[in-house]
Amino acid sequence: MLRYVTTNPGKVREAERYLRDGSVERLDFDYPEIQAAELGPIAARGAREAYRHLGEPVLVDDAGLFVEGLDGFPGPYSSYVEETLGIERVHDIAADLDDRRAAFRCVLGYCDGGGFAATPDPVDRGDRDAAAAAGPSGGGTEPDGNAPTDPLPVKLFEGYVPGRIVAPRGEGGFGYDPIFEHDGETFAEMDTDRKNAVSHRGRALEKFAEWYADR
Ligand code: ITT
Repeated sequence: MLRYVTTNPGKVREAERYLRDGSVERLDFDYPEIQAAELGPIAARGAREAYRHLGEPVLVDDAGLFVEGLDGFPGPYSSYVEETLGIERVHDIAADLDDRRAAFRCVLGYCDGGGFAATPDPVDRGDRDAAAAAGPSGGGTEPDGNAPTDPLPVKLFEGYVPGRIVAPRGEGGFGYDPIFEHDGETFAEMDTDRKNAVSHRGRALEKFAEWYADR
């Protein structure tokens, strides 16, 4: 049984379309999210934490909204910004920008304790970013200056969708969906299948599902 690790039921609704046959179950595990400029190390760290917690195959989903005119903000801080500012204020800030282009990104991190053959998808074989963020004392840097690698490999699958920030529209989806427009519609105006067909998560899940079918 594969566990989709998230506190967000909206993500599971979307993931179920790709992993239909009852082979996936949600694990409501709030893994500590490290501070990092990119989603990959956050997903990799979360997948290791979740696998160590459970001892069974896990898939962690880390996503964010990257606004071009704000140099990619809120990006990896999207969750905190949604909770504190709220999406209406994110829209208000973006409304003053000349460039309202934005993108959603999603990185899925899979860990089952095993290793992975080389493929085009990235494999995170170490916790270098986390170790570097913790500094020389907290990170346990090796004498040669390199951060130690974590023995648990994590396979990463990435998805991206371009769009722009608009005033909130639509009742569906979750999170930033009402203010993210793609091809004339906000994600909150699309049903789950239509959003999946174009979304960051849909693209990452499609790659994962294809790979996982052979595993
Ligand atoms: P977990 O970490 O437990 O999975 P979360 O909702 O905090 O739940 P993220 O850190 O990946 O998940 O999400 C960052 C923020 O981006 C958060 O505010 C989400 O609501 C939002 N978000 C993620 N995917 C989204 C999507 O497809 N549409 C709209 N907002 C999304």
